[in-house]
Amino acid sequence: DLLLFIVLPRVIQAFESPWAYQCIEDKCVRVLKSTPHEDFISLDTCKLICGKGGTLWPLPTGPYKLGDQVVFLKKEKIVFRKLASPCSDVDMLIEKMMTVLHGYFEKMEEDGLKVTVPHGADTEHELSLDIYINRCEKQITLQTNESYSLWVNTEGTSTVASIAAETCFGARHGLETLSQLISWDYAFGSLIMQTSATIIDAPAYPHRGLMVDTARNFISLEKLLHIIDGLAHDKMNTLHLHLSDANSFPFDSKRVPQMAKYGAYSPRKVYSFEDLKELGEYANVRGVRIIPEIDAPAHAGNGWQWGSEYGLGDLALCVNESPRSQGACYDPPCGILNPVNNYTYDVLESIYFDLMQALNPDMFHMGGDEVRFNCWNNTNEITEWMTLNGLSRTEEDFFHLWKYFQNTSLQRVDNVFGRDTPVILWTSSLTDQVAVNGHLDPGRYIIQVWSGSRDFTIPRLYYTGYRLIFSNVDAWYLDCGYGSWVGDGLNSCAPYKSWQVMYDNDLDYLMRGFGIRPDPGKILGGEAAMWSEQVDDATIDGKIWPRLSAVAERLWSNLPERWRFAERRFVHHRERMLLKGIMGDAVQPLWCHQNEGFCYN
Ligand code: CP6
Repeated sequence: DLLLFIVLPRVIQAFESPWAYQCIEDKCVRVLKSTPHEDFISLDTCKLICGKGGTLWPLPTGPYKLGDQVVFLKKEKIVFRKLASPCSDVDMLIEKMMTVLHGYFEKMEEDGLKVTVPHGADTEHELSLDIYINRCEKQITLQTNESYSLWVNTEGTSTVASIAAETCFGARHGLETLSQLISWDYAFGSLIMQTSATIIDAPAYPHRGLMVDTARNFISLEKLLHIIDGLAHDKMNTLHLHLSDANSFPFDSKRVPQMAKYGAYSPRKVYSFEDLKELGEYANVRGVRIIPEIDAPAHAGNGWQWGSEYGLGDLALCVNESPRSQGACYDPPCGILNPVNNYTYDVLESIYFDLMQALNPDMFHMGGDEVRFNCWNNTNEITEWMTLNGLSRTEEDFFHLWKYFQNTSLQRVDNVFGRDTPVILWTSSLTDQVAVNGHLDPGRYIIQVWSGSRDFTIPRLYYTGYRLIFSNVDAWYLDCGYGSWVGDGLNSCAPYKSWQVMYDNDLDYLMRGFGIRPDPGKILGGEAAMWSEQVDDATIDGKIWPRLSAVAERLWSNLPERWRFAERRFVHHRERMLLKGIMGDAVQPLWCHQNEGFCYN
């Protein structure tokens, strides 16, 4: 009976491979072991030591130097020495990261032992790690200093790694880098590690993120937590949640429970206050901040239908109206907030309040995209209000109404987040026309550019003084490529944007196309955008990765080189991400990986 409970590990007897590798001109070249030659190494060893930057991703921006040797390591022989940190909260962040590292080593070992017979490395090295952090900073913000330095040095059978950083968030980037100097060698059945390294590193841009739309299709809390793991491995620091849209309102606000009750897809497809709190804390200890967006006044509808029932009048208009017949919106379902009903702003403020308490974000996203005026124009309540306030119904008057909405809701943001909290808006006809005419404070607003990279609103916004975040549709939209979901091509930004296109979206180069040498303080960075019309939990990982990693290196390293320079490291990194549990799409046949000189251009 007892036998039933014993699960035998399935060890696959590996065949002895006739192939070995040599590092020739920075490439790992496959050769037959029987070739008369001496410096054969294994593929995994080769990856770590051969070629510029080894397998580091993103590449460091400061001076760096990697050794050309590896040693065998046993995970039991890794000592994380207690750090001298200025505040105890920080310990948790570092400890979390160390647990993650250990989990990664265990996973490699488990995976590796299944397919190899360990040759039994004769010398096992000891790795000890010291971390120095200069000052205590508890929450990551746009201002956080994320720089770090990493030294690895080996003497005899002992390797010492030291990480020095200004903040704990920089130190955790250093730990991510350290994890990239350790790998599993399948030929030897052992962990291997670089014997020496000197790395000085800091990000090129302070805002490096991913936007996830949680309203077209619901993305579960578990999936969002997992996405944060991936962001942290890529040294990305921002998860922008497009929390609501006309389709659904998944945030179960404490103060306004009607929103999710009327607007969630189901009682289970919601984020509770506690869920968001958990998400924010999980993200922060991984160096990721969360920026919530409540899109308004357009892209709002479902969830807002309860106003009349509660004696507050209409909060949103034209909900579920046909977009085709009325031209009231860009995609179904329709819906736009009622800007002349004061209760609309009260409800918004209550939602803001819950978000502030759950996430305490250092910025807030007010949406502002894709407003059409037909719905307002066709609603008596609106047109009567306009007449009363001396507005006729010209396009300019509707812009005036929109501006009124924007300024009134901004006051509610001020009440909740404070006047010093920057707010973000998507590029739109408002930011193009009204904002550049000086009606929206350039000191306060950050504009998230989703326009194409040649769109002339970009230089206009820049010269007006707005700070910019780039999510240009022709490079950093992850959703494009399945064709339009509405059937008329309107919502399609096909073709699919390859990792190469994403990688080559160099923001300096883009600005220079407009004759601008950008002031670094004005270009904050960028976000890849994962609109969820055509993804949900089932397939979102492969849509995000590995292409997000390409964006990550663009934003962290911002190398003058183009994708060909990065390709070799990119495929290594994607494989490493698999071992860390991040399931990105394959980018090329494994043959290429084993024959570096032949596929990498
Ligand atoms: N939803 C919202 C969307 C898009 C935007 N805002 C979008 C527009 C065009 C393409 C893809 C996505 N689905 N709220 C634009 C910022 Cl091609």
